[in-house]
Amino acid sequence: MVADRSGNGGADVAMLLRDPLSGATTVWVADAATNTPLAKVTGYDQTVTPVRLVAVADLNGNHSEEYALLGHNAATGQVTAEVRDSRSAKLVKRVWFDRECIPLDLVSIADVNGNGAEELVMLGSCGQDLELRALVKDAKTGASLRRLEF
Ligand SMILES: [Ca+2]
Ligand SMILES: [Ca+2]
Repeated sequence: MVADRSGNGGADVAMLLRDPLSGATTVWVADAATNTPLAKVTGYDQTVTPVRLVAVADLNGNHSEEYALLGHNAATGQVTAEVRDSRSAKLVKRVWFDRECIPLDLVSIADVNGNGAEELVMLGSCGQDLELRALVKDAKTGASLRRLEF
């Protein structure tokens, strides 16, 4: 569920689609009540397998929320959250997480470090022991804020 773009008071729905041939990932946004397509956001890194999409409160000041896509490149081990503006599709921030993790989930949480930007929490299965790890990073700066091991 993402912010109400159509302004009819109901939440809108964002769907993640990946073209198996090109690897291109597209986020489609539709009105949850009427199923009307509202927008699509493209441009996400085609070399990663998309794992999860989360909405993040506006970071670049255009009053439209951002969509953070958790992606994994199994060949290089690269784990990223690619944050794009839901209106312009412009890249707002790319946040890098530990390469030794297999990403499982991504959520956004309220601002922890007081810079007004929400944080991203990546849950991964990490290291040789595949221990569960939660990594908290600022969605705007990418700064590491917390690291929890389970
Ligand atoms: Ca924005
Ligand atoms: Ca923050």
